[in-house]
Amino acid sequence: MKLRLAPPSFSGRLHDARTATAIGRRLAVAVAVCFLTGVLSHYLQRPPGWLAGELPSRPVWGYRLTQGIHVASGIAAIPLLLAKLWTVYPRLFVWPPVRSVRHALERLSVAVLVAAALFQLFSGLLNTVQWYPWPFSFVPVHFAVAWLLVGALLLHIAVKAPQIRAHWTRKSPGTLELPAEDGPDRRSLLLAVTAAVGAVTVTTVGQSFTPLKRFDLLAPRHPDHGPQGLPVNRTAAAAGVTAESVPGWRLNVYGPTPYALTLDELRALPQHEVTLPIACVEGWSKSAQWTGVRVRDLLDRAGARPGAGLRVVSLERRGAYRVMDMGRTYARDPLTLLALRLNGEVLSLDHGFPARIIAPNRPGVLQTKWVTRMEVL
Ligand SMILES: Nc1nc2c(c(=O)[nH]1)N[C@H]1C(S)=C(S)[C@@H](COP(=O)(O)O)O[C@H]1N2
Ligand SMILES: [Mo]
Repeated sequence: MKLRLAPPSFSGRLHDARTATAIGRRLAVAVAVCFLTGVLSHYLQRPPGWLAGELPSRPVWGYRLTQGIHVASGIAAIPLLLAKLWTVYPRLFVWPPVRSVRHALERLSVAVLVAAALFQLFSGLLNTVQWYPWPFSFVPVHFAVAWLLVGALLLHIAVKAPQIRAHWTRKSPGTLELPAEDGPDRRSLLLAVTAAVGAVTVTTVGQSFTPLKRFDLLAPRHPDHGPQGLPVNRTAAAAGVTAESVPGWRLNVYGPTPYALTLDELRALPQHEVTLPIACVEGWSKSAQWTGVRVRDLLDRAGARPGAGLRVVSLERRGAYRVMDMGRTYARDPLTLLALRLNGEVLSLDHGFPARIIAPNRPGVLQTKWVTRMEVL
């Protein structure tokens, strides 16, 4: 018997360029939407200095919508990416593996594309469940690899443009008549992929799109689960804030005319009620009713100029969100509160008692809890 070392051969049409195009263009749409909403999210969360005072505080639900779409499109892209990889994996076995310099570069760029896409989708997914099994900081790496992914994707589309064009339309030239034993039909595959996208979307999108919250079976958060009808990301215990750290609490405001207020004095100031969502970057969001003192009023009392920004410091000892900077547009917005009450009750310790920030159109990470100090910038 003679041993032959031949590369495997694949003849199924589900591995052909037409299937790859059909799945690829859906995947490209999901990735493009995810990328654009992600870039927006990044600049709302970490604006460069010149932008910090210009970010819009309206519409109040803006960030809730775009971050909901970011997480949903990323989740939808996972079954699409897996289907796409399954469609094209026979190409791993092309023989000879490298035909020319151009071919080598092309394969290398696909390797970068696949690695970046897998990294983005799975690091993002793990982020939504607050699991960080890596030594690096999530936000800057996820942001950098997003650009790598989009660059590799554009290159890929440019290289594959002739095939994409040839297989884009319903009626593509020739070669589609293949034997029946070819296996499941392309349309069945596309239907199955669409069903998978639908299933993962419907069972997770309820974490931010509350009309579908009944179907929120797979998302890490349910919008109704949490004290006072609102989820909690970082609990007081996790942040090292206890009931004992609160007595003797003062709000210290530093500015041209600094002052300090006790909780009773804050409660005696004009109170305002607003309905605003917490829109967590990790994908859940929920609207709530907040009552408290306008940040604008607190700044005016400190003698701040109208263009002034604000630095807010939490009682929390350490943690990435202990200190938060707020630009002029948010600080002046009449809806931006130092909130003392949530849904008609005094804030619970987990929601930031004695006082927390709530502002419109801002990522949840910037809605600082357990506020103890405000500095006019
Ligand atoms: N001081 C402090 N404030 C914080 C955080 C934190 O870790 N520390 N987490 C933020 C995040 S990530 C979110 S989504 C909101 C959630 O607010 P909630 O727990 O009241 O729902 O609080 C924000 N405020
Ligand atoms: Mo968050």
